[in-house]
Amino acid sequence: MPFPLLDCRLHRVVSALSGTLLVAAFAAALGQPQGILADTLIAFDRRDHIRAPQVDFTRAADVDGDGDVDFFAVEPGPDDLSWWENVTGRGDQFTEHVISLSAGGPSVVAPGDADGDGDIDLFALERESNRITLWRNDGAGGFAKDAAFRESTQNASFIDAGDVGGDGVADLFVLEADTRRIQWWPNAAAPGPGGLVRTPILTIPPGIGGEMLSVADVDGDGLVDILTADRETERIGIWHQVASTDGAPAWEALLPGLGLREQDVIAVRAGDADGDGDADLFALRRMPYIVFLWTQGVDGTFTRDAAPLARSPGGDAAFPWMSMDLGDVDGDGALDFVTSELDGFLCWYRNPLGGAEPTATPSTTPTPMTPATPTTPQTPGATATRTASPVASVATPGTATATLTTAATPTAGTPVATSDPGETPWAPVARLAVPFASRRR
Ligand SMILES: [Ca+2]
Ligand SMILES: [Ca+2]
Ligand SMILES: [Ca+2]
Ligand SMILES: [Ca+2]
Repeated sequence: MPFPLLDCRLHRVVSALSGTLLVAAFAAALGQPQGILADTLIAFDRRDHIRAPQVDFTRAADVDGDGDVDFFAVEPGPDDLSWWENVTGRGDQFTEHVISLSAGGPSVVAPGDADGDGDIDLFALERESNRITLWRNDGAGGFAKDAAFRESTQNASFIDAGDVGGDGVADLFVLEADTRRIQWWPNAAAPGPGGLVRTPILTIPPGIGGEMLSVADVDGDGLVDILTADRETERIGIWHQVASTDGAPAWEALLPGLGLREQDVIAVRAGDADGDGDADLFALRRMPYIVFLWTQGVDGTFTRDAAPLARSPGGDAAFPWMSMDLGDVDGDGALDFVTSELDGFLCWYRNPLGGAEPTATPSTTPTPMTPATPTTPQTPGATATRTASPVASVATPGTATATLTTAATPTAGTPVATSDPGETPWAPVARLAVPFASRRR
């Protein structure tokens, strides 16, 4: 669903005065090397409905195929892999479904339809053991590890998945940070042992570097392009897919020189933020944790907005944003972003171009997924399902038994708003708080 192009500059224009002051304040605070590019202010609204203190990686995808965007979450301490169901489709209520409590220590996950059956599967990179595993979706959000898929890697630091060639199955892209090499692992159909043929496609120039990679169609030709982010060199790299002389896909630098300069960038993802039909770039910076937008112009160049879309409420010291992904979480047609906020929340930020917020309706008991995962209090050892209410909430630590609470109490001193001014208040709903310790098998 498109959203009004009248608002296509994305920016919520505050008053010229306040916008200028805020931009100046941000620029001063950040020591911004770039010039002030606009006197407008972007403001994505924070939504922190999922209390997930240990989450340090997230991806957005429609996991259960019901048309709305859900979240994958990696919680590395207990090797936990889970997904959070967007219950209402508006991003105001989520239920956790555990994929595995012993996933082998994934660091990075990449959603994509690996077997071509129409649902979203999950590749998982285990950095320490140099392995990539595949978790197959049964179509309803139930996952099982594919025992036949055990791909070893050499110092892979990041992965993403995208369908090259349009055959309906997701291929893997693997970044080796130490060599700066990117490999494309074409996926013929149902991957199995040796099923993915590793194809080195490019080596990132040292002046660009690469700690993180993502794939998306950046230039709008329908082909999968590659993005990289590197904090040390402060660069975003873009490689667009072209046909080589023999017809095989190849990737060439889209931008001349050393790409885009973004200070302290740790992640980049591409999507249409302003609804004008082209892909823009969301850049995540650390210390302080901020997301900036690079808007794509009609000539394919990128211009970075002077003010950030959003910044972590913890500043440098708390709630670090470890990863970021994009998706229309509330279904209003405007692209939102989600961050994994260590020591805080799996939170998403709402793109204001979607217009007025959907009218809230009283929360009801979520419809169980199939296969059903109980949402009633459980005994330790059972498959854990956490529900997160629209109110910021904190699980009780150190308790061995799941407890059913009826009202969320924000942590004292937590620098996070529990609701936004003007937002329709939500009725408290029953919340099943399952301490992390009790969720271990
Ligand atoms: Ca969904
Ligand atoms: Ca699938
Ligand atoms: Ca755009
Ligand atoms: Ca949206």
